[in-house]
Amino acid sequence: MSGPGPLSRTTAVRPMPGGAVPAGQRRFLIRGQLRRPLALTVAELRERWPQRRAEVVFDCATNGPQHHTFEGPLLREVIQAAGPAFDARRRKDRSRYLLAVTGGDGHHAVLSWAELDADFGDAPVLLATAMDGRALDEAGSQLVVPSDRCGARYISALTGIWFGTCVPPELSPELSPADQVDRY
Ligand SMILES: Nc1nc2c(c(=O)[nH]1)N[C@H]1C(S)=C(S)[C@@H](COP(=O)(O)O)O[C@H]1N2
Ligand SMILES: [Mo]
Repeated sequence: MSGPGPLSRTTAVRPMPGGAVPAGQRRFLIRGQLRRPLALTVAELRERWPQRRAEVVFDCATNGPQHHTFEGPLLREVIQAAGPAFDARRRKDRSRYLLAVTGGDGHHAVLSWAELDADFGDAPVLLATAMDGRALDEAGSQLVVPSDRCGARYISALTGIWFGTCVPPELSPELSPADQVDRY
């Protein structure tokens, strides 16, 4: 491949002495089947999209119920800005897409686009820029899934979101169903 890739359009990151990027300037990537992949700081999430607020309670299997107030843009508006590869006029096409969301410690979980899409689940999932009144510029953005009863998808210190389809492998017409249950 020649020429600059889509991510090179974003502002250059100023390196710290020693090479580390200051926490507030760290970018997380929104990549995959998108026409305009994004590399965003928390400050850009705050400046480029309208901020919503969500007061949530979620249950943690180890720590019990957690109460938090989050602010940030709707995840679906950020993904829409990145130019999803689907045909926006066709609900069946939109319903095939997934988002795999990853945190700095490697914790990751999937959402379906249909959970977020106003014609399907219409869930007001946020990419938080603040938690309990404190800016998340240094800690990193956090996924907020108000419709979840459990906290596992409230992924913190986000490093990336992959967006795309995942097509199940074709079954082979020559084999019986019993012979292909293990195929993946
Ligand atoms: N990056 C990352 N985010 C994470 C987790 C994790 O292990 N790594 N655990 C999740 C789980 S299981 C819960 S219950 C909540 C905990 O939120 P709290 O820190 O407010 O209690 O964070 C979620 N987000
Ligand atoms: Mo948890």
